Amino acid sequence: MKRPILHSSPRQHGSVLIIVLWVALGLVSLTIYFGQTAMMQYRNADNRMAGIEADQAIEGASRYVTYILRNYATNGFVPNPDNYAAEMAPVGESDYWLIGRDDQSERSEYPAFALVDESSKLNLNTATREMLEALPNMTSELAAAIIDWRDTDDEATTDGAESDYYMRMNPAYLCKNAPFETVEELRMVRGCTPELLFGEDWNRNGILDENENDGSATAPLDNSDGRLDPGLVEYLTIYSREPNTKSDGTNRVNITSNQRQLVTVLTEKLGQQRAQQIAPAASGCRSLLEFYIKSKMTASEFALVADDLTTSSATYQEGLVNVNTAREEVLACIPGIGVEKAATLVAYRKAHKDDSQTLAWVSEVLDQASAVQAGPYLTARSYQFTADIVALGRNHRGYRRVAFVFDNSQSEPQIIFRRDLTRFGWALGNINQNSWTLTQRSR
Ligand SMILES: [Ca+2]
Ligand SMILES: [Ca+2]
Ligand SMILES: [Ca+2]
Ligand SMILES: [Ca+2]
Repeated sequence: MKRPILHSSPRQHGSVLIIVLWVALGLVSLTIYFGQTAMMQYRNADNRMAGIEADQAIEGASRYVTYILRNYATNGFVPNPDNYAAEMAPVGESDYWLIGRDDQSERSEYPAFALVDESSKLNLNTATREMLEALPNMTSELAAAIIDWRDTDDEATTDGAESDYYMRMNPAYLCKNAPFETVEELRMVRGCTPELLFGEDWNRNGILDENENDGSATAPLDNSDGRLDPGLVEYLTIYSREPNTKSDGTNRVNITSNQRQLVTVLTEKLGQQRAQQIAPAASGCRSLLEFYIKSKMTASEFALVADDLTTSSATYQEGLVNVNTAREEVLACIPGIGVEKAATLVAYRKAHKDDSQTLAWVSEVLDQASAVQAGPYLTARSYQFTADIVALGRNHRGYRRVAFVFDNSQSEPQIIFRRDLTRFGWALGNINQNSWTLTQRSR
């Protein structure tokens, strides 16, 4: 083999050098290209892995929620988020958060972290037209159309809409004439726009994200007033229902129809003398709150007997609102309460966090007539909870979000609804993922 000509003319020397440079450059480009492809494949695999981890963290978190409900939410008790892991809780290399709600509607950096009590909302299937009309942004026409959508007949109420309206739509459909199965089903109802339903909270995390406060610059269209104007979904549920039995599963005593058994219960719990004084007030009461007020028993006496008594013969009481967890806008819809007293109730509740075992405290705030009027719509117990779970896999990648609705009214907590919300995008607020990790981890 001939040796390469290294000592020929300077011109030849130059061309060889250029060729060598080109070859070297080509090799470098190839190396970079393959390197990048390999890195991208690696990153993709890593992201996929992070996503799978996040999926598994969500399943793990949902089992943890079952555990919380089974152990800490017995007899309609609403678990305190301080007593369970709701915020950046680790599952292997992943973390999960439970996106909750709190009373503050002002802008905050990140959401509240807690389970969401479905009894804190107004029940779309039981609320009267007047109650629905009291919701923010609700119109009288939409409230009427909601009543027509769920009632079994095909006769439109005043300003309402039945099949003859929906059959003129393109595509045409029939009025449902049956209860709502999801709150989102409202989109089928005449006059309910996505704006009304979801408001400014485009990612449904209960806080004002940047794009939700920049007017028309990015979707959604918002009024950029620095406050979150939520949609109807914030205030409505279809899940709230309460078993009308004692915590041990046995029947309660109906105080309106069974005076003798009432006296027995009162005697057992409060003694014969008090039983004789208290029992007569039961006749004609439409709620336990009314009985509490009219009998003039003490709050601690009421706490002893409330679980044993009822004013209804139904197996389940549908759509009661938990006065200890409901937001102001929801309480404002309850007959006897209204906007002003709702604000007073919420302020009182915040200042007296410990008296919430029964709803006796409501009579401290409302005048007697208002409390009696509100009584049939209120409860201090909750049995259905949404766990809105966000998870991130390794290195805080692989964002996933799934909402589960749990029903705790049977002997075991059950998942009755599940929905993937990942497509709504980042729900953990406005802060950088890495600084989040540092600040939260160091707490
Ligand atoms: Ca109807
Ligand atoms: Ca938001
Ligand atoms: Ca916007
Ligand atoms: Ca706003």
